[in-house]
Amino acid sequence: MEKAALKVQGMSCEHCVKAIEGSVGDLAGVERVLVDLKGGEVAVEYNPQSVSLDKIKETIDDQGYDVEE
Ligand SMILES: [Cu+2]
Repeated sequence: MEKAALKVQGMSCEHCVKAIEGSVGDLAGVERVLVDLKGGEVAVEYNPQSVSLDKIKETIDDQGYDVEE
């Protein structure tokens, strides 16, 4: 299991939290996803054999948020 903390811009309310936790949480291989609204961070635990970090970033991006590199 891998862990990563992504800096994400544009998250402002509970709707954003649900959108990200819902969409990323639905990805096969993602074990946990936790949004820190104040810190502007998304913490993920995932199985790199099932899902890539790029795929997770892309999913957040698809929801309309910017992931910083
Ligand atoms: Cu929002």
